[in-house]
Amino acid sequence: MPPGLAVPAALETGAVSEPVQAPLRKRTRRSDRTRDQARSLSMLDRYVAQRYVLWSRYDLGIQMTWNSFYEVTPEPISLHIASRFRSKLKDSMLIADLFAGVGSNAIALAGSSDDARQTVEPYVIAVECNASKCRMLRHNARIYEVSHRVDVVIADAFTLLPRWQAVFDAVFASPPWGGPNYRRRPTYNLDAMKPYSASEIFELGWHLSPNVAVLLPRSSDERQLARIAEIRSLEIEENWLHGRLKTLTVYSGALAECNSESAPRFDDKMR
Ligand code: MGP
Repeated sequence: MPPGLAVPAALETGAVSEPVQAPLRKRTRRSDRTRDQARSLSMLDRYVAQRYVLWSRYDLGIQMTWNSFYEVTPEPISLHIASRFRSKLKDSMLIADLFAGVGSNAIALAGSSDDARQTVEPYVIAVECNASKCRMLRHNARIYEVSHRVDVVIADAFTLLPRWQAVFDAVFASPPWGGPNYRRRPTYNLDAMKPYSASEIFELGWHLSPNVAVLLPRSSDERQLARIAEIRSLEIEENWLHGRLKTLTVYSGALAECNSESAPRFDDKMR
């Protein structure tokens, strides 16, 4: 554990691990508790060790909640997604980030391009229901010098945005997947994702713009994605980092390569 990082209360109580349902109501033995704590700590160590992959400017004072360590999109992936947005949205770039967290994606999306031919500046409405994360997002956006292109709104996107029909040029969502426990099952059930399922997120996204991208677990159930692709075609992109598959980004509308003439559609590939 690096100096200055205390063990969060949630990990001390084992709240991050899945609740164990013992058949008989046995008292938890001390050794079980210690094992749980050790497991939680090694999980936290793993995420903390990746801090410079999450933020190249981490040492300039990036602020995160403990949950953010596993929710934040690693910077190379968020920059890659942002460059896809820039290359596909040429005329206007008003973007909604539905679950903005401490800002990894909103900040990348608000970044300007190195390409001098790109004249349109992006503007991001970053929606986040946790007030502390909103404060941290504003702070982190200042560190990346994009705060003039990010508006942070404290709200649940599903309460705030339904009345804003077709307002945005594109929508991005990196929703909660239920914490690191998503790794325990070989296939991730997108219909059971809480508080909002993948279908609900695409539905809200498409209400706001045809151009939607959603960051999902690498183990997402492809049959469930194929069902969503029956409504509008999707491209599923694997995001690899240092030789490991980290996440999937699912694009629709103008953001998807499959909507160009030559590329195969996702529903074609599934047959
Ligand atoms: P991971 O698979 O939990 O960890 O998260 P790790 O150590 O990168 O996996 P390993 O097998 O390579 O060792 C991988 C990435 O998924 C994280 O960096 C986040 O970008 C993303 N991620 C993980 N979780 C639990 C969430 C989540 O709940 N919501 C969102 N939006 N992203 C998540």
